[in-house]
Parts: sequence; C-alpha cells; structure tokens
Amino acid sequence: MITGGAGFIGGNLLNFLLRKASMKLVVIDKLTYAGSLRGLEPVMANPRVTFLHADVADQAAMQDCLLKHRPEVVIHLAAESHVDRSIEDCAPFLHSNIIGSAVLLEQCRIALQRHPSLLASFRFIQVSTDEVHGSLQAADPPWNEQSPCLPRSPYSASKAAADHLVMAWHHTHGIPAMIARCCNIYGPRQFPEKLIPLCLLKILHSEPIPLYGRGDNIRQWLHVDDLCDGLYQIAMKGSRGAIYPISSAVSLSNLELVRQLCRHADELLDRRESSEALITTVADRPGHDFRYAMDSSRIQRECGWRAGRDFGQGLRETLSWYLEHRDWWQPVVNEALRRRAAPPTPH
Ligand code: NAD
Ligand code: TDX
Repeated sequence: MITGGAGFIGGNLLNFLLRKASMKLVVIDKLTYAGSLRGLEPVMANPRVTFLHADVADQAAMQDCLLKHRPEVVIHLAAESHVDRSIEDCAPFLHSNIIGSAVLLEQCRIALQRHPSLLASFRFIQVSTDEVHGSLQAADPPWNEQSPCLPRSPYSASKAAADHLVMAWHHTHGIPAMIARCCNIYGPRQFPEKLIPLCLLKILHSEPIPLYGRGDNIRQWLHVDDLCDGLYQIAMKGSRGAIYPISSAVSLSNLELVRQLCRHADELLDRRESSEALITTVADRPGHDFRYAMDSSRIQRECGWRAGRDFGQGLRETLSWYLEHRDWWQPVVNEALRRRAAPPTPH
C-alpha cells in the first residue's frame, strides 16, 4: 500500500515498483493540489494496481482498505510537503501529516489485531525528512539515526510529530515500523513550487529566479530513483523500529545549485545570454534552516543501498523531462492556481 502515490515521490515509486517486482499495489491519494494522476494512466490501467481516492485521515476509508487488501507493506508518503505553505497556513499540515499518520497507524493496529497472521511479514515505512532535526551550522557533523528531533518550521514539526507517533505505535502496540529520513529529492513529476522545477519555469518565462536570503543555505540532493531504491531496500531488508537516514554526497548551497541549473538549462534551450542574470535575491524564508546533512551509513551497511545517479547528469535529465512534458506541468500548475483562487474549504 502506497499513500500519497499521486505525488512526486509516490508517482516515481509506483513506476519503480512495477518495474522491479511483481507485487500488487494499493494506491491511496487525496489528490490535493500536489497530487495528480496525469502521466500515471499506464500505472492506473495496470491490473496489479488499485487506486483509492481518499484522505488518510478518513478512519472508515482506511479501515475498509486495510481490511479488504491486507497489505504486507505500507509505505506512507501522503503529506503536505512544502515548507512555505506551512508558514502561510499550517492547518492542512496538522491534518494530513499528524492526524493522517495517527489514523493510518491506528487502523494498521486494528487490521493486525483482526488478522494476526499478517504480523510476521508486515512493515510500516514512514517517509520522513532530514528537516525534523532542525538546522546545522557549516562546521557541524552530519546527523545520523540517533540525532534528536529539533524541528523549526510548521512543516518539519508536523513531520517530527508523525515520526514520534510511528515510534509510539511501534513500541506500545508492536506495529513493525521503520522511518526513512530523506534529504532533498529531485527528479521528474515534482510540483513546480519546489526549487529545481520552479527555477526552470522561471527561466522558460524569462522571469526573476527568487533566491531566498543570500542563497548560502545548504541542502543535499538525491535523485528520486535512488530514493525509490532505498525505500524498496528498507522494505525488504530493514530492521523493525529502525530509523534510516537516506542522503547523498551532493551538498550544494542554493546559489551553487541554481547556477548549475542555469548552465544546463541554457545549453538545453540553446540560449546565448546566461540565465544567471535572472537570479534575484529576495526576502528570506522565516526561520530558514541553514544547512541539512545526514550520514546514511546505516542503510548502506544494513541494506546494501548506494546512491547510483550522477548529480550533473540527473539534473540535466530532470530539466529535459520538464522541457519535454509541458503537457504534465502546465495543467498541474493551472489547476493549483485555480484552487488557490477558490474560497478555502474547511480541513
Ligand atoms: P508531494 O507534495 O509531491 O506529494 C504528496 C502527495 O500526498 C500528493 O499526491 C497529495 O495529494 C497526497 N496527500 C496529501 N495529503 C493527503 C492526505 N491527507 N491523504 C491522502 N493523500 C494525501 O510530496 P513528495 O515530495 O512526493 O513527498 C512525499 C513524502 O516524502 C512526504 O511525506 C514528504 O514529507 C517526504 N519527503 C519529501 C522530500 C522531497 O524532497 N520531496 C524529502 C524528504 C521527505
Ligand atoms: O523560491 C525559492 N527560493 C529559494 O531560495 C524556493 C521555493 C526555495 N528556495 C530555497 C529554500 C531551501 O533552502 O531552496 C531550498 C530548497 O527549497 P524547497 O525546494 O522548498 O525545499 P526544502 O525547503 O529544502 O524542503 C524539501 O526537502 C525536504 C521538500 O520540500 C520537503 O518536503 C522535504 O522534506
């Protein structure tokens, strides 16, 4: 069972799992502004896939689904995922990330109680983020699985809360659960509010590229295919109750990343004028975490995982994907704008 399967990582994970293994997949998604089935038509038409349009916080829908399908593995991706939106309005983050995770865990507990034979193979994998640890200074060592949760944004606080719930259901109720804490992920199908696709769209429209603060904040970047492989390895070989940081050796300041992106985009678009001229510093994100860095030796040691994708090539392929798939991102962006203009719905 994959929750959030219509999102960026979820959509890539569905394709990865259908290629990799022969399991059946139950996909749950609320189809928020960030979720789209566009481009997933072949996945949805696959007889191994069942799609359920539902909110993970819907107790009855989760119970029906878990009792009907009795999944062996739940990979829980469904969440509100954009830090800036969590600063504007935290309510959907509290609802989906905290209440949604609690409801899903509790319904897993009930399903396992009714069908104890499932327990031997069952695994709940919470897809979390490096952001739960807070912010590092330049000289600090990277976080590892023992580092404390010290979140500083409404988004990261909601993800940390979900992680604590997962561990509580593991220790108190015996749910076999694990947490994957991921660095910044990039690749095709990412909603264009996140830095990489946003920059490319700004370049395409010859609009200013907004760089928060001085652009010296540092992130680690991992290709989504490498993450999908990591999640699969954790599902197959991970230890119950374990936390697995999944990161990459590619640490870049936002300015370094955006400059690299401009160079690739200019080559792909055959532009003579450098798009770097579009880079514009703007007001910083409130509470902007300075640096994230994690040590992923645990997943390497225990699951044999390694990041395989070269960053320069992965970035270039990602930009090419967006250039070739305007039919994916244009309607997704238009729909999100339409929803923003509509009166707010209660959460
Ligand atoms: P995304 O925003 O692209 O997709 C989230 C998906 O979840 C969407 O399809 C949305 O419709 C769905 N969703 C949201 N609330 C829901 C609810 N209440 N019920 C059912 N579905 C719901 O996010 P993403 O980048 O694919 O991230 C997936 C997960 O990975 C999230 O939990 C995020 O916190 C985590 N993560 C992402 C990154 C990253 O860089 N993208 C890094 C670390 C961790
Ligand atoms: O317009 C922008 N200008 C800018 O300078 C945007 C959107 C971002 N930034 C900066 C903020 C961050 O330092 O770029 C960096 C990356 O920003 P995002 O793409 O918004 O990602 P980030 O805030 O780092 O969080 C991402 O990685 C961890 C995902 O959105 C989270 O879901 C994940 O948990």
